[in-house]
Amino acid sequence: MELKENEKLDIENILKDLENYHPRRTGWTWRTFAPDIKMGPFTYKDESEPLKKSVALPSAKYFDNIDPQPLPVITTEIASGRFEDDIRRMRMAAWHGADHLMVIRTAGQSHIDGLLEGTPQGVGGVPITRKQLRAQRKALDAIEDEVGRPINYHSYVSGVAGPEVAVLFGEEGVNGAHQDPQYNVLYRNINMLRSFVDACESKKVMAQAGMAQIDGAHNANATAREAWKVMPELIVQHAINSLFSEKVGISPDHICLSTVPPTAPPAPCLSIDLPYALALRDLCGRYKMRAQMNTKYIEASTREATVTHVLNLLLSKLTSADIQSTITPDEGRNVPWHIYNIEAVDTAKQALTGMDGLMDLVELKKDGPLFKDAREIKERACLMMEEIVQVGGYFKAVEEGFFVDSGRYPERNGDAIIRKMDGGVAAGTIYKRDKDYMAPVTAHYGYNNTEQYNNSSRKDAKTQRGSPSDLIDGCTLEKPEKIQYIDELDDEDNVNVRLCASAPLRENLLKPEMEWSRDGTVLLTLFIPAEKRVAQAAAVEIAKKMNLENPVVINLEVMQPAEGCRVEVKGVFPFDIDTAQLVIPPEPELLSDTEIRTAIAARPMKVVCATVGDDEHSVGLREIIDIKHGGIEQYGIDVHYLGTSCPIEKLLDAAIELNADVVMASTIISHDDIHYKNMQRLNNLAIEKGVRDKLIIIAGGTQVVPELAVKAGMDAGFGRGTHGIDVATFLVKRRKEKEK
Ligand code: Z97
Repeated sequence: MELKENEKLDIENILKDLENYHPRRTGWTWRTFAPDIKMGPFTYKDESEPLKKSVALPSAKYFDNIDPQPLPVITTEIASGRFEDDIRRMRMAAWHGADHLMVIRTAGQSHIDGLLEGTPQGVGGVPITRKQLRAQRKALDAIEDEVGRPINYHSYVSGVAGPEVAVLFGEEGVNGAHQDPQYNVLYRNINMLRSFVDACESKKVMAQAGMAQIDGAHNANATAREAWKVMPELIVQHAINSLFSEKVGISPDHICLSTVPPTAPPAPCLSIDLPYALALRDLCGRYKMRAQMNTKYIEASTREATVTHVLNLLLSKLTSADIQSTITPDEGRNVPWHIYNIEAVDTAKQALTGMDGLMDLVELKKDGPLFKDAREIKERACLMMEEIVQVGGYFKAVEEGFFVDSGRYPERNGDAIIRKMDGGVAAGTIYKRDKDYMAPVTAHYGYNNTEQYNNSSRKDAKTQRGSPSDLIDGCTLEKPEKIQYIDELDDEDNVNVRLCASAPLRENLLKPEMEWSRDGTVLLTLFIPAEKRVAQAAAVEIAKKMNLENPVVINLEVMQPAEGCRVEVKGVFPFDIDTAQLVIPPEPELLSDTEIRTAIAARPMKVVCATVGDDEHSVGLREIIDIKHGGIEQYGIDVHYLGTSCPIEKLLDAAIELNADVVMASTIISHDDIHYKNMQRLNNLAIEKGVRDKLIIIAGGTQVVPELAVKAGMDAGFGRGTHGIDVATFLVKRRKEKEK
């Protein structure tokens, strides 16, 4: 399936023939380092190979639209609840530079003891099912071809069905997953023995599939009352899961610590977070770092969240994070919208690229608080680990309230999460394997009674053992055709029903969208000159009067308690826009700055200009000519400005005398059509004097309609919204035409 840049991704087409789709590759991929890569006028130190197709940062237009890609893998988390809409968001994110697409699971899937099938709608994420995974992985195959970079697809192997989910992920080409039994125990109250036994099996399968693993330590940071106090415990949690994973068989370069800067502004966050990050690097340095932004202290201001994110990114840069997460800056308002995923990816791309080469410029001070504080955190972490061993190990420590206590270890505040060894979901479900237990699968942890069948054809070089899966001619991880594909099970809650409902409308009738196809959601940004409560109520009323349905204030920031507030209101726009009825003016084809400069350098151009008649309004003309405001001077055009209220005769005589190429008349006053009358006179006089053919004569002003200016004899007219580049493009093109 090939995607075309100017065509929408066809979801119906992706869903076709899914029963026969199998992933074309498995395993995690890192970006390819491109040291000293030259892009446009710059050389970068720490970037990776660029994309084949992408959307560059807005200001890249001044630099031939280069789109440098930082070295860390960039994550975006997608959580709309409808997987089919998430697919389109994935494509947008990939075009902006995300190559780790994480689909959040619907609330509560951790507690489901088995796999789900079909494509029901989710809450706060999607139900992870085989069909959903297949459709998304299939779409990502096409998207990665389009952008020219492998994309890591990711979800969660936690919960009571962890091993089953791990196998499903292995079969369906998922490239990364969260797997941390501590998450089950602490946050989902799943029995601890079951969680650790299951984790062995899950990790083994993940290792076989080459998946990267992310742990769950960040949840302690998000849960503890004073997050920066749990730093020693965070290190302990990372250490437990990482070493455990390594012992089960995951290679260290696929073990990723989920690190979060523990605090955020207005705290002096760098001086707290940087020693922590250093301590973690030092103790767990052989693993990879997945840096996620602090969300514990996030509010609904996207501006504030973005600054938090950028400060976090500085930390990532200083400590060389391998994967950079970009939780959407709207986490605080719980609106999982397309634009915020993209915004966060761009924030990471921009900030990391802006900090390119930073470590060649600065050094972390060895003497001073940084290394001293880092050492103290490490000592506290080691002490905690020693105490865990002393009380009888991890399970005992959980029972005794060691974890997610908001005290700074060794202090304890008595608010830890406590679980019992015989408690929690699925307690009492661990059994010793029977002597004849036999599982004919490749990836399996622990005892497996397959010795008796050890005459297998595929012997492992090291162990001289055959693969148990030879007994059944390969398991599903090796023979995907053995996988049982189950399509929809629910007649009403499925993707076909959702797509059918919107199909006829999607063709020609447009609606704005934030989350789901045709959701109609819009966001209004208002400044309301009133105090908080009044502003809030007024904003809702304004939205209603604008015909928006269900208006809700999602963010309010006080500018000054009495003077007013910035208010953001979301609502639903209830109308359809018929695209067939739209009048779309042709797109002006502008030359690039470089093209204009080159043309003028090759052949200089002289412009004589003034505001004409009795017109004293010079501001518009100055905008067009002055270099300061992007006017035509910047391209090397030689501009002679004669001032305001210039008689037509004087303007033309000056043009003749200076041997100008262009006459430019500015005119704001439009009473009695005086602006068009002056244009007419300018044209007639130029004909009379025999110079009309030689000159390009143009006129502009806020009331000028381009077509009417041409009727009045001008080569072109320029109205409201004109910029220097519009005029310069026209002049260069017109001069070329005249030469023909
Ligand atoms: C992140 N922003 O990227 P369920 N396992 C672990 C987790 O941390 C999570 C789940 C499972 C976060 C992702 C929070 N983390 C969101 C270790 C969730 C989710 O919701 O229990 O079905 O699984 O790390």
